[in-house]
Amino acid sequence: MLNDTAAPALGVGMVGYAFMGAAHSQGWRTVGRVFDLPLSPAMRAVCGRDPAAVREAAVRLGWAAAETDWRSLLARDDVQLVDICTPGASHAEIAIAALDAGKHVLCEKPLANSVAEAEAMADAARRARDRGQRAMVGFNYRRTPALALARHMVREGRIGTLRHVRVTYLQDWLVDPEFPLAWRLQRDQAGSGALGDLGAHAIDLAQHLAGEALTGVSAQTETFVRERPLPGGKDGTGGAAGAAYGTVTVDDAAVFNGRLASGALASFEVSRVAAGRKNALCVELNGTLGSLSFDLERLNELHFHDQTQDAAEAGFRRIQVTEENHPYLEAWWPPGHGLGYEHTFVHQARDLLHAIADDTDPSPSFEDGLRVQRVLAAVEESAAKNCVYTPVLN
Ligand code: SOE
Repeated sequence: MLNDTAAPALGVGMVGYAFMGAAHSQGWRTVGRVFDLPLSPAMRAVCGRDPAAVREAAVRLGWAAAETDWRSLLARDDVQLVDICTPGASHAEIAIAALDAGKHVLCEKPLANSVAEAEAMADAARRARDRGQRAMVGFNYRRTPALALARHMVREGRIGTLRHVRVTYLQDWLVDPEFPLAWRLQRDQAGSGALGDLGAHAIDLAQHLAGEALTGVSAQTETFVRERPLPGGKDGTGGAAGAAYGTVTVDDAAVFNGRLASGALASFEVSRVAAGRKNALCVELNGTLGSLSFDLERLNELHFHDQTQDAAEAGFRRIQVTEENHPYLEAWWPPGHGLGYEHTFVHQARDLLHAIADDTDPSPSFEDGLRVQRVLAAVEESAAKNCVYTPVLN
């Protein structure tokens, strides 16, 4: 029901309001105005520790109220869904408390900072499911229409038996050695570096698109800049570089290979020091009948090579993923009028609302988040042993 007063309301409360909070807010603000929904999200309150900053964020991002303690947010009767956009260190505590308080939960990726935390979260989600609550992890790139189409084509058998999955995810915001020691560079806050931040997306996409799990990995990681200025900015992401330096406790980059359950080979490279690469997520799948290739910097396109065609005419062709029968696009613009990064968060909100209304498990579930966490742990273990093949413990 496009008129958002027609569908029953579902109160949403969000914890955290930095980059991911702003992206999720955009999703909640927009979803009911674009998609026909069974539930209408009502943006009840946003929560953060700094009273003035959280009040400003509430106004700017469209939340009706501001809270300064996440426990007060959980205690609100008008909040039925808690959206967690904080650093990984607080995911487990907030998510488990929210599920125990009877709320549905959306939690940003990576699900947690350790396998033990992710297991506890998946357990809490399992218990809550029996009470009709839903828990989803925010691997938003699954909701890029071209990648949703790629998954559909893999499932339809269009590339045959999978032989390779190749994912690279490269950024360059840490090339500058004077970039401050923000929370994303601190193990106790973020769990790991480029690995958890970008590798989590890469692993989730590989497993999601292939439809199967990684069984083991061989990995190397590196921290190229080991000391950085302590942050000056309030949110720890910037501000004037201070005189004092601190130790970087996470990786800048990771490279790893793995094997999927079917025997297909997977390779990954993730970095936050790849000069010139801003948010370059590339995925390629090669099968016995063809290949699919995607580049987030051209996110309205999917390239498909059909190996069954006459070799004289075969080759990668560009599918412009803007037709109304492409995933999610029935609700957007006429063909050729493409979407962007923020739309993935609108689609994420849409799919979670449908899962709640239909009483089905959302995808990706906390179980999926746990599966990714186990691969992250295996990567770190393998890297610590200088690339020794390490099974993913499932
Ligand atoms: C930062 O590197 C970051 O914001 C990630 O945390 C997001 O998940 C990714 O979508 C963009 O880059």
